[in-house]
Amino acid sequence: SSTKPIVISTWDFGVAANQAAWKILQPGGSALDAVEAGVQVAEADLSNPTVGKGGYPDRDGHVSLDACIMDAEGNCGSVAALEHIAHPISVARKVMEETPHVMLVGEGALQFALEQGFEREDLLIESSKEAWQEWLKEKKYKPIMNIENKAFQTERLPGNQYNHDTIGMLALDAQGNLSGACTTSGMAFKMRGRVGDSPIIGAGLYVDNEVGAATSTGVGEEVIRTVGSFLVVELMRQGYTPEAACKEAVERIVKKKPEIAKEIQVGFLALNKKGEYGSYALQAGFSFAICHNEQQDLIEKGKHIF
Ligand code: SD4
Repeated sequence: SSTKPIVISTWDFGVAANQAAWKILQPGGSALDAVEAGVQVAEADLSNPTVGKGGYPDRDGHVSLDACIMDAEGNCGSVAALEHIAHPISVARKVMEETPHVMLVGEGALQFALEQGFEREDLLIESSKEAWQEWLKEKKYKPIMNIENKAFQTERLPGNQYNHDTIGMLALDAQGNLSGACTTSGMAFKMRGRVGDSPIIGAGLYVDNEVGAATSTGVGEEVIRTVGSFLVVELMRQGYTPEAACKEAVERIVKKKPEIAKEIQVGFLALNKKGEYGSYALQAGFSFAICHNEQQDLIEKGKHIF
């Protein structure tokens, strides 16, 4: 399909997020405003333990958030290991617009957010605290990959709460400009200070207004190793369709780490300048949501390798 405006985002929970983005895109608003407003919906959803407030904490009990945003001019902003702020995507946008930098982390990111007027909040909600305490009983200081496996196994069951993680959103507005946003609480019960792919420009998100945009979800370590989203965009530049580019990027992960690739989930989502989109994942269970003039609440299952 070739259309604009259009917005796409990772997982089923992308439907609600897309609708918020659509309210901006449909009357002619910018892709940048649309992706920020869109992913804020997932950040605010307390029933979702993988993004924003309500996200699962790290293994020491701190909710630590990663997010980035990128616009059509190649401007970008990012925060990593940010605590106590419910909308990291909006802090990332402030980093982009109000500082000469791209990325702020930890304490410094929090200090900047507070200076910008963001409210300091406790992000650890009761249900996530309980899940963490449950995890502490057995899993304390086991390798992180085990956690991901458990999440992935459960992810295969329909309707399960694990059937989503990061939200990555890509939009093409009526003016033909692309933007993207990506936000997550990261791997559940991660090591304190662990940063995934989601706030890393080129890994969790990349936008090139000449070509297209890409974002990723799943185990960030493998996406960082392959600079996944940048790779997808560069492949589209070479003429790959969005789906073929995403497929090549997941195959790169398989080639580099065949044993790990069988055990984990990574999914890529891409949108090109024409409004064509596609995805590919390592495993079954990945889905993405699409919203354009013809339909506002479409969901597609991602094709997969294993
Ligand atoms: C990350 N891609 O931090 C994100 C989301 C995730 O397991 O939790 N993956 O790696």
